[in-house]
Amino acid sequence: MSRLMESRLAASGLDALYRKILNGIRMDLCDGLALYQTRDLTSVAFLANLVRERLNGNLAYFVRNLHINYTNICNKGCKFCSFYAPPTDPRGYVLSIHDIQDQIRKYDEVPLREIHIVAGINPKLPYQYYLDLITAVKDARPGVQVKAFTMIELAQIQRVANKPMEEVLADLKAAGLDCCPGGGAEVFSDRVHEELFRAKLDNDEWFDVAKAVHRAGVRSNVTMLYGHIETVEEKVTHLLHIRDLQDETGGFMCFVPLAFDPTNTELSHLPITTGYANLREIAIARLLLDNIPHIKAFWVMTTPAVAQLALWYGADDVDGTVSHYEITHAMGDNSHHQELAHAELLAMIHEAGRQPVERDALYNAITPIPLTTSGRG
Ligand code: V47
Repeated sequence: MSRLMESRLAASGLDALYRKILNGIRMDLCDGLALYQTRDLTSVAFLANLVRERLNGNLAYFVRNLHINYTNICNKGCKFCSFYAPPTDPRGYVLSIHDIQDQIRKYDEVPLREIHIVAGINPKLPYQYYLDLITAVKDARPGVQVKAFTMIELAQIQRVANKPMEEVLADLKAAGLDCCPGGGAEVFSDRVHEELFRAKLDNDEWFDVAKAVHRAGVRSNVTMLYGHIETVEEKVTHLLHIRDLQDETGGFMCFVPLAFDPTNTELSHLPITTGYANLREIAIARLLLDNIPHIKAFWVMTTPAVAQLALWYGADDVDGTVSHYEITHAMGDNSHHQELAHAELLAMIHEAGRQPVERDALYNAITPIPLTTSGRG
């Protein structure tokens, strides 16, 4: 390390963290707070990039994917959500199995690897709907991987199935479920839960479902929704909870920080997150989550420009070509057509000096990984 960088780290109070990284010592709560306290994001990024390159070398993963939101009807009333319609709202919809297959067939020309399926908690949907949904996706696109159902949805599916979670997961796997997305984690804080999403699973229940999923051999992602009412302490605690759970189960593939978009929500008075804040979340997550293989920059919420920079701030995964996204419209697009062409995504990664690797939902590389650039993770 150059003298200049050394004195810069010392000036920002992060030199002890640098030594921890070199010696493979874990960061703790105080380290997490120190990372949030400094304004010197370049030093935080320098540390995060060391860990990123140690785990994933120069690689930047991406996936060709499609999002399907099978219903917007939801009885949870989360204050941060602009997507849901309460059960009696005329804006509510449920996609039929045929609608879903039609949606997939529109992308017949695209070599999709992953179909990401999430939705509201619609109390009217029967158990069979969820099984038919997965079967229908696999029929419409054989070979595609299905990443479906957050821990919140799985709890609802179990409720309507009225049988143990283990059996539900076995049924979903038999129907073709490959892995689960990370949504619905929000912030693991009783205060934030009470304030913003009190009707949803509480934190311990979320952990129980995630453990059951991982025990069933189904891997998942995990998220953190930031940029609303959460405190720095709550964010560090959230990340450390995830790290503990990963020590126990090893089932998380990827962490996805989600930038809160206040548009059309009950929190619309809050500002949107800045580029600085978005890059900082990526970098701090990379440093605290030493046992999670991948950190994702989700460009739909941060813009492609910030996602590209994130490849030097700890992220090794850019999600994705993302055909059709409805949960937020942070980029101001009301057409629901939020999509990056494969060529644009590749150009973005190349320009940043990273090596693009197309992956499937389970992080298997589709394109061969050049030996010189592969990481250890
Ligand atoms: O669960 C809801 C969040 C999630 C807003 O696992 C909002 O690979 C910002 O989880 N502003 C859905 N966020 C998205 C999600 C996701 C996205 C991309 C990849 C993966 C993955 C997962 O979005 C919800 C909720 O946490 N959300 N409202 C909002 N206004």
